[in-house]
Amino acid sequence: MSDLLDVSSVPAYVASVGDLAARVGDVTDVREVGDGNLNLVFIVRGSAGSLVLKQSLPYVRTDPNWPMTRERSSREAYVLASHQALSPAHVPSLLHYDETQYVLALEDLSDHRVWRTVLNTRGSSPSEDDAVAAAALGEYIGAVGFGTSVLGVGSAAHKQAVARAINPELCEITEDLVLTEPFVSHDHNVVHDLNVPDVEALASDEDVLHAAGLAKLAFMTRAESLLHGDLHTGSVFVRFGSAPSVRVFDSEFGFYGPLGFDLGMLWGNYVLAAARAVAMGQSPRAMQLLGLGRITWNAFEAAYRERWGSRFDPRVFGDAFLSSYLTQVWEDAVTYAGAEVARRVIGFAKVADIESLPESQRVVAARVALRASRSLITHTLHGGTGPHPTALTDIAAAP
Ligand code: SR1
Ligand code: MG
Repeated sequence: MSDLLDVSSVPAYVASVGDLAARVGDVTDVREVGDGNLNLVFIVRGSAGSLVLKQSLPYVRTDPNWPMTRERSSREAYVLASHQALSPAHVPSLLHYDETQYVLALEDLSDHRVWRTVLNTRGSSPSEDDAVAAAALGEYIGAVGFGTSVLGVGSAAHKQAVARAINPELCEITEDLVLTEPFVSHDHNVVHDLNVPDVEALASDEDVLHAAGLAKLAFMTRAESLLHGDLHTGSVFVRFGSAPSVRVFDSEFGFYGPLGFDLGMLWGNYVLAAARAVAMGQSPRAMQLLGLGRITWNAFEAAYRERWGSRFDPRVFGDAFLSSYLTQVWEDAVTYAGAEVARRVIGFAKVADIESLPESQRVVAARVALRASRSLITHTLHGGTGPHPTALTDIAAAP
């Protein structure tokens, strides 16, 4: 018998878990709201309160022929708990984890909205709210990036944590979908006919494949910090106004990897949002979106430096090391940003930033994004001197 939840079985499930039953009371409303590639997500409301249940399916939701380990739920629970200990304001609370049915019970953030949706439905004017979100995300990456690193916890604890957090199946998805398929011929790759030359320009650039190979090896081997692993703007809830709140969710791709990866994913999604704005003729908005990269970086660097005084083994890890390391994180992030842009335009998991545009604008946005992608991916390989569109200068320039 399937243990998969549906709206009719959720009330009995909640009633069967003491902590959850007390939090919700009598269940009055259940909605399935999952719209991602992988999981079932229910918002459960009741007489005493509400919560979210997230259950992994044994396959990819958007492609049921693609089997997927359900152990991703326990990995998400682990990452969430680790990140909550280090940056509690920036993640949802984990209320309960059921390892037998692969169900996470999470704080209900229905008063928040997905940041990607907010970005895509703003008007043409730049908004200060987005700067608030970009800074909060930098703080989060800095806090968990330092706090889970060998510099934050010491050698033995770091090794144990790396072993505890391995996530091979989901890492392989990223290795394939983000760091391989966009640059080679693959069935997952689908673009508009008018964008075929743009894809060919990317794929035929030998430096792109060279840089992607280096970035992929780093992703596969460099266990620096416990990453979120899929930190795009669709993994961020925002609430603006008098009580602003920015929460990162969906950490099932989490693992120990290069710290620049999470920054790069985010930067890549700023570039995608900017490409949309360019295609819509909103240049000032595009410039502001690209400027979010610097805001995230500055907040990240401040959070990282704030914790630097408590680092493990300052005999060797001195200030010169810190400066070199941050430069490496920046360079990694630039390359990963480029890969994220490419895969979101070309590959299996596309984004609304591009896909929801009318056809003629979609072609322009994809072209702008792919040119930016090529520039970003090869930037470090070119010694930081490679050509790039002016609007990307700040992201591509060293800190
Ligand atoms: C098969 S999973 C495809 C994508 O969805 C997730 O959100 C990740 O971004 C992954 O690459
Ligand atoms: Mg996700």
